[in-house]
Amino acid sequence: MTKEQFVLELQRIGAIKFGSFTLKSGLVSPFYFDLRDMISFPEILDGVSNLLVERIKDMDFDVLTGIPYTALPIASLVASKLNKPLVYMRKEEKAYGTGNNIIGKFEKGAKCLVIDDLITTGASKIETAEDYEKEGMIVKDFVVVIDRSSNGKEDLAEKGYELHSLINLAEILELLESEKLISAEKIEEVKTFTASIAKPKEISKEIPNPLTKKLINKIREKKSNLVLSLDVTTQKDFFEMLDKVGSEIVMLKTHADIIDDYDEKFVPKLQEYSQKYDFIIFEDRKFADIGNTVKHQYQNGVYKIRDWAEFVTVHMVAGEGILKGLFNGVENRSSFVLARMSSKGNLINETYSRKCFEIVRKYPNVVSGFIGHGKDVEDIKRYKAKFPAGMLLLTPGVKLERGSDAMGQQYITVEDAIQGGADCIIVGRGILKAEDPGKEAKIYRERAWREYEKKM
Ligand code: 5BU
Repeated sequence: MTKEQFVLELQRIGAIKFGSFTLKSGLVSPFYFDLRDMISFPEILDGVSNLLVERIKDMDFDVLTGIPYTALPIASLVASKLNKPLVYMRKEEKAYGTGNNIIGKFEKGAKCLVIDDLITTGASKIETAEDYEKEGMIVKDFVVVIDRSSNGKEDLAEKGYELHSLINLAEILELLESEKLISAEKIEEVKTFTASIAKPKEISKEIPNPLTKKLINKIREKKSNLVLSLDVTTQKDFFEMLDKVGSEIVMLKTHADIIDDYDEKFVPKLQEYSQKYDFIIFEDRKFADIGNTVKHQYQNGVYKIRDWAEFVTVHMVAGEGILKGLFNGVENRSSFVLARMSSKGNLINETYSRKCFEIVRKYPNVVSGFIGHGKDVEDIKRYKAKFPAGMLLLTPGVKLERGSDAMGQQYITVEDAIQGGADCIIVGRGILKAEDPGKEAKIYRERAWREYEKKM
């Protein structure tokens, strides 16, 4: 069965209807697709499953699913023809989140391809993907029989998912018109309706956080996406290194608590260097306690970090109280949230990352973005696609070559990071241990900037 024959069959069995239909949203649509009855027509079901097999046979996935009810029988036929395992999610119990929401066997981390009959807006697909991700699967691709949406593909792409469709509304209209099965007026009516429900494109993603703007501006002025992680343990080494690399970096990342001879002279000198070489100061303190404790850790104690670091890092494990505690009454300071880490076997999973994004949406004034890593360019892209608008990505675990260290640090390349969407790369030993750190920092800066410029 060809695509065209399939559409005509749908029309014959009444699965494509024109008239006046009130949708769930309350909108009145001049057309309606209902593929539920297709299961009672074996030749149509077989035909559409063959078309789907052709569409997806070369895609990369481990298991297949169909969204109940309509797409499930279709997906099972396709799975059987492709000799791929099928799973599906219970429709009824998923709200309780008690685990075991998936029927069928799969390995954690399995790539799951999702089949559905229709796409109207991207919203329910995104929810479905997130439900599967909660269960430990990776969702990248959706395949639908009919794309009747106005912006479905774009909506999914924004979240890092790809939509594939067998056929779209425009093709159906064209075919029905050529077969004289629909009037020109009706076509106009359908087109006017779909245009009217199309979401206006977001014109600009306004960045409300002044420190985010400052960092972006400095990246552009200095043509540098390089953040140096200056992990040395004496002030002498610290400032000697800064003299070698200061002019190459946009931001300096410190761990003040690893400096053996830290004293009251350290901060004024650091500030002097930050003026001299024009970089931002970022203390990688990784706050993780309850709000009241982190408030003191930030403002008091030996380091008084609030006084000198414009950015800090924050774990969200204690919940949003941490952001309330840290930034209560504090101005002109911002943070990066650890919604993923670079170390092997870290305990962060997709659900945790997503929860971080949800919280951060409420605090755009004190969060500038996320730390993040990934196994390859695509993986990082998918991570970044889920960020709330205006958030930056800083990627540690970067060297000129891929690799790892003896304590679980994993390295991707400069190009992997920036192509994946990193706004800055965080580099420590790749530069610190080089024979000529100044020269090495220049190489990192240039390689990162070259990729970044391509994206601009
Ligand atoms: P390296 O020498 O380039 O491996 O140093 C990386 C730095 O980034 C080091 O200071 C870490 O504490 C920091 N880091 C990281 O490596 N991975 C993470 O996920 C986070 C921070 Br968050």
